[in-house]
Amino acid sequence: MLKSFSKPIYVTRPLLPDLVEFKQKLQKIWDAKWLTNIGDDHRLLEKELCDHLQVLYLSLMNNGTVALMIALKVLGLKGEVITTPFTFPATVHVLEWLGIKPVFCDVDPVTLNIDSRKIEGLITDKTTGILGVHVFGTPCDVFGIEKIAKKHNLKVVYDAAHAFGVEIDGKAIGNFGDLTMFSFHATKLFHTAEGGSLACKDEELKKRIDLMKNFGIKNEEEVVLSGINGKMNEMQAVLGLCVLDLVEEERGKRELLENTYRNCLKAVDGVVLLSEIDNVKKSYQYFVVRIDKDRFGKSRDYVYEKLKEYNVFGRKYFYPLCSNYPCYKDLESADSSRLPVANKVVDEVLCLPLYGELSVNDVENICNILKSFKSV
Ligand code: T4K
Repeated sequence: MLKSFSKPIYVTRPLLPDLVEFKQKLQKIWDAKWLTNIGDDHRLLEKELCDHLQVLYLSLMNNGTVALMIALKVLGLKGEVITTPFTFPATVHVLEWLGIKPVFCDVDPVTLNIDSRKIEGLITDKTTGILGVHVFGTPCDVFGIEKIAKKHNLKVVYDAAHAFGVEIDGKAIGNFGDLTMFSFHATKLFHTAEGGSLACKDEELKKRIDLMKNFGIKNEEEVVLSGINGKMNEMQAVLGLCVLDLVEEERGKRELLENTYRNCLKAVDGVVLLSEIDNVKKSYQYFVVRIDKDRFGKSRDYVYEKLKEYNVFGRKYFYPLCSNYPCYKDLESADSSRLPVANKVVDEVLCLPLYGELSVNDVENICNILKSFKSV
């Protein structure tokens, strides 16, 4: 007997700290009347995140999109940047906003990330960088991309919006490329309601990033570069300090739920699970399946719509493909014949609800509902 949920079950829910603890931290802000402009809690959260994410330097920002803009600007990227079409709009929009031409590269059919084997064919004399996305927390081919970047003297920026705490062979994800952006939006495993950051390995670069997020102001007498307002405020920072204490417990809960999904769905023909990559510590940001219409007998869109009748709200991330937006579809690299894998997977991917508040029972129920849609 299939059970409809009594309340909507969303793709994710924010991790929230105990309100009393949060209020105590807010009280200190009220007492000090210091609300923003790189206050004590901003600095403390930067330090704690450096430790947690095992990166040398990290700079907090007001959101992940601004962090990405600052990354591209501080590295001096211009001309053309090669990126993936299978991502949230922000990744590509920031290029356009900085007057950089996005060049779309097809994605790898296993990781769904930019296909490193196809990057070199897109490099021209205008290419200045590669913007990879660790989509759904699965790492890009960071070693392949590093080789290409070295050979062609390109900068590498990673959008790690989904990859909080991911490691490859024990090495933290923020240590690859020139800069790594983490988003701390409410929908992320770790969040500050809105927020983001840039991680880097170079002290001088961190200093320039810090200037850039504060209008380029060095002191009351000097403005040394063309910056912007990218600062995270103190309320966001204390929320982050509280949420950070809960993150590892949340990750553990999500791991159990993901394993439950995998067990319940692994034998269902036409429900394709994302491959698990050896030696990767996961973020458990999303639980993603691909619906193979021929084998399952129903399309991803059918499943997505039908789940709603049971109060289950999955998401078709990242449909539509960025290369198919009106603002990019006329680019040469956006032609669907050049992006066959991305155009296929974008019609198959479905993110199912994953957050620690769900029970194993809830996940089993979602799986049973989904299985009931299969054509026999
Ligand atoms: N790069 C990548 C690869 C990204 O995925 C993102 C953001 C960025 C860059 C840019 O980073 P930010 O500038 O945002 O820091 C959500 C998030 O707003 C967005 O941050 C995130 N990616 C994207 C994947 O998801 P929507 O349009 O799907 O949000 P929304 O409002 O539909 O929320 C999704 C579900 O989350 C809701 O159905 C319910 C739940 N939810 C949401 C909010 C806001 C809550 O339970 N509580 C909440 O407060 O974009």
